[in-house]
Amino acid sequence: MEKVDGGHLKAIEEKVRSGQRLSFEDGLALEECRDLFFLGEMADLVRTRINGNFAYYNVNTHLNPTNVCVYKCDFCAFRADLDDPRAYVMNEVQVRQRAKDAHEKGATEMHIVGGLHHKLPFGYYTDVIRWILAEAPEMHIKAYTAVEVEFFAKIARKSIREVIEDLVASGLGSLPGGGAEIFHPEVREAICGAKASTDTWLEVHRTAHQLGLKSNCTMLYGHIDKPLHRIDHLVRLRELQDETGGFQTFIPLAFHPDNSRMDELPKPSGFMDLKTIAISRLMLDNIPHIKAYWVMLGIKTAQVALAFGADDIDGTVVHEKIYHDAGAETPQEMCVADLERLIRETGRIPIERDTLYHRIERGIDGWKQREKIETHPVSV
Ligand code: V47
Repeated sequence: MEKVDGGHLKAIEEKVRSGQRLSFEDGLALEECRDLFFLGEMADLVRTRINGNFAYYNVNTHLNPTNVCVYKCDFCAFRADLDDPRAYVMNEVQVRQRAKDAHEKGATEMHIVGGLHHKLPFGYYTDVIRWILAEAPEMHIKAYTAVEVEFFAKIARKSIREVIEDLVASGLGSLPGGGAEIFHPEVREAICGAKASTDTWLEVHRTAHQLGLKSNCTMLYGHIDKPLHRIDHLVRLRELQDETGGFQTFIPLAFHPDNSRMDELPKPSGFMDLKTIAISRLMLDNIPHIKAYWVMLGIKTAQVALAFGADDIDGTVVHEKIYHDAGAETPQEMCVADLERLIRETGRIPIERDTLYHRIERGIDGWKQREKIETHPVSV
């Protein structure tokens, strides 16, 4: 049964239709609303205003250079201790081979994220970028979460700014959105209290934006988080975006419990997945793109999410480990034809993009970067 005050939802609808910003309380009312069609209709309106009828994907590959990690986040099934038989560190030959394979498959982006290995120097992480670019000079390197950047600053005894500058000098193109989890201290302290704080996560992205980099942002939902925590998270991201304008895409990450220390929890439901996508689109009026990450959502839900506020479905994603270690049942890879078919079926126009949302055009002689794709975020 509907718990939320119908008058409040009517007022929210008017705000959405006239392009006004939703408040924290509006966000909580949306969380209480069980009318998925209402949420979807509102989110679709905003999505169409910002992104027209386009839906984006890219040709990308993942690289997780090591799974050895000093932190023990409760939700993580990927990490390993140094003496764990599963522990690994990729060497130069392996990284170069991955870059070569990715290049041959036409990838425009390599997404790098890994464990925080206390025995490796900062130079290893910058070398990983250099090895890839030596094999595939045109590859966009979207690498290292804010949590990793803070860790590098500690081990290299440098400031966050200096670390980002060193990464850029090695060829870094942008930052991925991982490590944000849930900013609210009630949840953050419970599930990943040891790692980079909320303020540090935001500071790393603020610094990256000040240095001219674009970045993404995420929220890990569907575990012990409550509506208040999720809306708080979205509002904090919106505030930083007001300040810097550096976020391109928000990715709600559906929690996968298998093999983690929270494996007693159920997976988020399809209802919650679509609702979270829709509310994210409605609250984050200043972030151009909302990604339905098919690896986590499952292909079917990701496709439906394109009608609930999402305008991006991520990419071909080869070699993903973090969610597959946590029980994701999605395939390791999707081909461009399937991504395009899924998008077309929803009535949207598929556009291949690069990491920074330039249109990509493919010909017999490879790919070319075209114009930057225009978006129209709501002005406030
Ligand atoms: O920060 C870890 C999440 C994130 C689990 O920027 C888990 O385009 C669910 O941020 N169940 C890293 N989630 C990956 C990430 C990402 C993914 C796709 C695209 C982009 C982008 C960024 O993965 C971590 C954490 O929040 N994660 N374990 C799990 N068991």
